[in-house]
Amino acid sequence: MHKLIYSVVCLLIIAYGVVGAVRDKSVRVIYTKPTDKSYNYQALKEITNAALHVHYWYYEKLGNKTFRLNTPIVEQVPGEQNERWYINTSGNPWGYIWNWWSNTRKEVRSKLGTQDWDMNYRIPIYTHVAKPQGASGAANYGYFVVDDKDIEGLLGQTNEPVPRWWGGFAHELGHCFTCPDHSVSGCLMSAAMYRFPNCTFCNACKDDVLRDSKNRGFFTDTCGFGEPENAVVWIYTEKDQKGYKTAFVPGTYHCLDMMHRGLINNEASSIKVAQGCKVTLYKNDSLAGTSKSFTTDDNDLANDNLNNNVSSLKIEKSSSIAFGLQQSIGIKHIVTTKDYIRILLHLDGMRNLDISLFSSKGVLIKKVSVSNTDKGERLVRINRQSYSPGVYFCDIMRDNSHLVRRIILR
Ligand SMILES: [Ca+2]
Ligand SMILES: [Ca+2]
Ligand SMILES: [Ca+2]
Ligand SMILES: [Zn+2]
Ligand SMILES: [Zn+2]
Repeated sequence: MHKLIYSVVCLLIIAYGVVGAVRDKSVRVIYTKPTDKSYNYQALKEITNAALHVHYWYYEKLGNKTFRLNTPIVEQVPGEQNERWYINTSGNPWGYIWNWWSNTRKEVRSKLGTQDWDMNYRIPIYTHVAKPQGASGAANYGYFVVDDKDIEGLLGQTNEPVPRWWGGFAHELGHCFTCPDHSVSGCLMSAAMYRFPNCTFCNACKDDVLRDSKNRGFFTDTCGFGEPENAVVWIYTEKDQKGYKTAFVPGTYHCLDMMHRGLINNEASSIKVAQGCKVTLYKNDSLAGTSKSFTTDDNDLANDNLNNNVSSLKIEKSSSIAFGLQQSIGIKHIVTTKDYIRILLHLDGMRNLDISLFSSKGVLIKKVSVSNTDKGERLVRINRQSYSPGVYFCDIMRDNSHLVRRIILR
């Protein structure tokens, strides 16, 4: 029995390992801790979110090129020693206050099997150590290590605004991409990092990042984590379907899942929804808090109390095709008169549709194409003069989805 459980656990770990395959030429964000400290799920989320903010900021500042992240974005690599060990064990050229930095980096390096200035990875490390007075977060050899203070910053537990700590990530990562500290006004590698995201890369730094031979092959990604073939919902970081777009397939997305698709927490501002689908957006993680369901596009989430606040979502695809069509078209009524069949439709304005009239024996007797990109009501009139009284079927088709209504001509 024990053996069986053991092998099941192994299989799960292997499966997870495959899902979380690490990509070459990527930034591997590591979250670690001494044995006498605990991981904090909220911190894991905030480090993930910081990585996404920095990912997007680099994309904007480097002219639509950025570094590559992995799934999961943050790897949890627990340490083997207690906090005192990291702080007290000597063996670095810079002295006591840097023990925690050096020991944490060396342990992560050995656990990942990476090198100094690794050809394939740049490695930001967040650790739950309280560093000694006089030390700061620092970067060297293509690694940076920051401590509890930065984690508290990301959690909003310091007096400084949270984006300042995203700036810390971006700045230290700049060192990992060979940029030195300097005091060019407004540059990320100066004190302007504290104003993040309102700072930039000066030309010299941009040049370092994009042209230093150590960084070759690292800046090939565009933002966004690809578009799955069966995507049905697209979320945009700005209103009117502008900004950074993230594609989603049906499913439930807690905050981390949402970020692993590439959407920054609390940034959604507008959405696009495929017909027949329903997306429910939630203000909090785990499908909690204020929520609203959408079956059609929404250009501005501000009037839904969700702008820059979406933290989880659920996407459902209707199993019945007709249901989907009814959701997005809606037949208000069909009236037959002496001269006309009048069909009043309520359209969502997304696509064209065809209306076919069939006899009770299934013979097509009339087809009308409706092209209307406007939302709202649309009256379609079919001249019926030549059709004999009896039962007919009116088939409204859009994208291979059908909505059929039985009508009687008298
Ligand atoms: Ca936004
Ligand atoms: Ca709205
Ligand atoms: Ca939120
Ligand atoms: Zn620096
Ligand atoms: Zn600079």
